[in-house]
Amino acid sequence: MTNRNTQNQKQDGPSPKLLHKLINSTGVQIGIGICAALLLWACCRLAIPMKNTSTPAPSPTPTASEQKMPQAKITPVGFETTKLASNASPGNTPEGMAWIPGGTFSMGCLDPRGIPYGGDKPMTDARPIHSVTVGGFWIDTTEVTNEQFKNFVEATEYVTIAEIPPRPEDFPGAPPENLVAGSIVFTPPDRPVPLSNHLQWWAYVPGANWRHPLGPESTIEGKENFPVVHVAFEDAIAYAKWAGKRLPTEAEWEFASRGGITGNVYPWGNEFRPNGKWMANTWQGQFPMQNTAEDGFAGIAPVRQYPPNKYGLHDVSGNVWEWCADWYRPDTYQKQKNGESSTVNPTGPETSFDPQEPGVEKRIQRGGSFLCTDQYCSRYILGTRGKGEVSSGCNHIGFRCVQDMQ
Ligand SMILES: [Ca+2]
Ligand SMILES: [Ca+2]
Repeated sequence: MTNRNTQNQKQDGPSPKLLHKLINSTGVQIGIGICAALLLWACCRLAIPMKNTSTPAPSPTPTASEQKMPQAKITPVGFETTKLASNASPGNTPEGMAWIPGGTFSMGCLDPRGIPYGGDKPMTDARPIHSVTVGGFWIDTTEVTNEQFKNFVEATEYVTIAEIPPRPEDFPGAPPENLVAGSIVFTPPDRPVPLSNHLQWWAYVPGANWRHPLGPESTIEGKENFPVVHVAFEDAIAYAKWAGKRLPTEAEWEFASRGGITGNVYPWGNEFRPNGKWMANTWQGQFPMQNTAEDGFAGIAPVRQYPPNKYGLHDVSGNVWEWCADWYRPDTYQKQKNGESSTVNPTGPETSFDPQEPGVEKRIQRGGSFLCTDQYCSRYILGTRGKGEVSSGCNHIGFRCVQDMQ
């Protein structure tokens, strides 16, 4: 039976620290406790609580400040020209997927500090930039949607981690009233707060799950084409297996997100807003209290609301984070650069380690979310890396799948 600690038991690791902090705290409805483990979510993986809107993205009218803003002149130092493999699409494209030919590319990102919308984080775990080769594969052109996930659940009667009450034996000392099924939801304060304390904008909400993204009173009715959220890593794995697919490796995800182009900052180029146009669902306004939704969406956007990359992939930057198959370590790239681990179809390290939260098992997440902003986390930038505790979902974490050529 699936339970909150299944994945950890398989890995013989500790219980998830985040859930312990949340559930062992008094008053699970408030953001207390969420945070220490939110470091896991390094920056942007904050959830999305705001009202989802189907309002289309506004027309691109640059403001005076936008027009005056100097655009980044990016020199992709350290990036070698991407060499695409010659294997053409094998045909019979699976519905909703795109063929990625594979090839050899430079993986990682430059220090984004100092470029417009680059934020203040050095992103050291995404360096050194190094050469990696991946084979061809199919990849979903969008994040997995509520409709797709619903089809999976109806076919299999699968129950997600967030729908299962935490077991007392897994959370010793927790007040019984706190052992209720739920998930983590972004809950913005009504005033400016220091960005050093995540506790102020996260909450463990009983009854929050993929069917009720913001809590029991919320619904996905009418949001069939929104990305599914509140999926833990093993939930995503279960869906992928049912669909005859798998999660992408981190290298595959980055290769696909770059669209065959060398060293760009964003999937669409090197300007965050070319001609003033919003190209991804991120955060505008003062984080976390004010979301002005200038890009058209205060919360999650339906898939395909922004232009795709060169491979036809939507929302590889922003909207919701996307699980990848690899364990997270900050030294993965250095080991690959040193020749200590493979750079041909790499599958990541054998174990997880995050110095910010030793002992917490984390997998890679990519692309940032609608909560990303250069005030806090700019992981909408290509090549940046995220990470998440494996049994924790959130209302800004989803996934997309890949499929191998038969
Ligand atoms: Ca937005
Ligand atoms: Ca995304």
